[in-house]
Amino acid sequence: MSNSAVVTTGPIRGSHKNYRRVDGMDVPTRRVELSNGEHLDLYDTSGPYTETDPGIDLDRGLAPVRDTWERPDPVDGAATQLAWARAGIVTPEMRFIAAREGVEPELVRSEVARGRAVIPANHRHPECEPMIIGKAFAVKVNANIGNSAVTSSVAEEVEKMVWATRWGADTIMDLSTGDDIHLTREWIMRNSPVPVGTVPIYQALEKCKGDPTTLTWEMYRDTVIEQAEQGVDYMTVHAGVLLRYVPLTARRVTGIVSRGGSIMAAWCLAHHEESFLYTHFDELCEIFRRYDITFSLGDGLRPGSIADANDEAQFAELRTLGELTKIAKSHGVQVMIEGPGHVPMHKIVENVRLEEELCEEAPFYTLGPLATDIAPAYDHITSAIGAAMIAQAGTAMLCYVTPKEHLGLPNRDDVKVGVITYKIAAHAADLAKEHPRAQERDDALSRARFEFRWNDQFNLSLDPDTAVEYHDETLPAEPAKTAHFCSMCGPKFCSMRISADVRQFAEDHNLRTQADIDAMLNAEMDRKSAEFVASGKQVYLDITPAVGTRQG
Ligand code: IRN
Ligand code: FE2
Repeated sequence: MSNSAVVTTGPIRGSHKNYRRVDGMDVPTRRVELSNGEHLDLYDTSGPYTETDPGIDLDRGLAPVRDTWERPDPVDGAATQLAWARAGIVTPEMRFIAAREGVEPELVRSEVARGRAVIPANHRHPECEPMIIGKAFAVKVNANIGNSAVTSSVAEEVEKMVWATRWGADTIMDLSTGDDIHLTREWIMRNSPVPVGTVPIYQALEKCKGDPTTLTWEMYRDTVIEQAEQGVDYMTVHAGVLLRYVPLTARRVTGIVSRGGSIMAAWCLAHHEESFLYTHFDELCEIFRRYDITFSLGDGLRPGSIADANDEAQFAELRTLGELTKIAKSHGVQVMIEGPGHVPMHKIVENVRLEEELCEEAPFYTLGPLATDIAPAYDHITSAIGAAMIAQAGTAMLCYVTPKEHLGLPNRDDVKVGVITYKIAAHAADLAKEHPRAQERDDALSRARFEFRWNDQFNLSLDPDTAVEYHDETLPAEPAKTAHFCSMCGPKFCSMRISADVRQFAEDHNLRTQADIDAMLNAEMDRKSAEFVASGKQVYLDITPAVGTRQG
């Protein structure tokens, strides 16, 4: 089967792939060449797919680059980024990440060592370009793919990953269910340049034909090992859904909305026993440690509505996640914490504050949250509002929400809209947090906008294709790409052009200081007044309408 044709390849409009050689590693960026001779290198998650001629062969998979990097010896039996960081070792992954983020390798190491950042990188996913999730770094975005039970081909699933990362998804979660689940995941793993996360309980449930009551720890454990062997980098584990918390959800407006959470709640109730994820957590840590899989401790009791936000069920689970965080770290295993859901704006910061307090500042990874429940079909927006706020408050990674949330399965366009929407939220937070390099891109784009370098403006944007399309709807001709106006105000009245004219005037007349300007204005006033007097005109008879004309 030849699958090369089915995935999207080639550069994103107006940019090309650019690798920087750092300590023998190729660190990817996407270079936007500007029409004024400058360029801007952007953080890039798209892997080799956006190279000009990538020569992708899905059957062979991407080059296993990390296999050629030197791997330090285990520390106290743990070959994990956390164990190495604590031992003061800066790994190749950390150096790669430092170059990507534009920070010192020591910052990467120290943040990982104190558990405030994670590097999801299974030893068995050598195709992965390492990245970091932590509040000291750029806010990341995850895209969920494969949540459909009916897919026509495995290659189509791979394309979803390629498509999501093309628009900037930093990680993807494969939530596939159905018959070809193992093979689908294998293809995604071998072809994914970003970390891949899963929720193993979904596949375990498939193995017992959808009946949660027949699940067993052994079944779950074997599923985890199966996925670990394939190279899954992080796994959602809903180990904080304890038997005694389930009744706390009874009077909620929307009960338990987490899929994993409801599976575990059903199991606990059916057996009237404590969750096997909780009682076998140490064993799970031992497995994770062997591969350096990162825990994403699931929020099985997250609120599914504004009414349920910040309730006792949610925070009881969070306390347990705090307890489990300490256990995982004592095994040398990296941990992040999943968060809500649906939360009104005034209750958002409380979530971050509590998470940091209870979970030793482990990276927070939130699903939005939606700031209101009233806009189905626009929940990428309701949730991006919450996402921007929670990211500014300290959330390290945002799980995207698409326009189809609560309504149906996202299609290709929905995935793109979801990713772009979340890139906006993440970037807005980076700016607010004054992340060292965040503003570079805004400044470059604003300069291009001000100087009417339309193509530069498009190419620097998150979605160049749509920006061009919208511009061309009214001014399709090529000369409009350099014209000093747009269709909003027309050629005569443009605030940007007027400002540019003012600047030019100042330069032509050598006006550098306020004193220069005052002197010029006074001289000009005198000249005008003399001209008026000399003309012999009368004021009330000869007023030229100054307002309302469009003379620029
Ligand atoms: C992220 C934060 N809270 C939940 N998520 C994601 O939601 C989680 O990582 C997974 O991709 C998805 C579905 O999780 P549930 O519904 O099984 O909890
Ligand atoms: Fe929801």
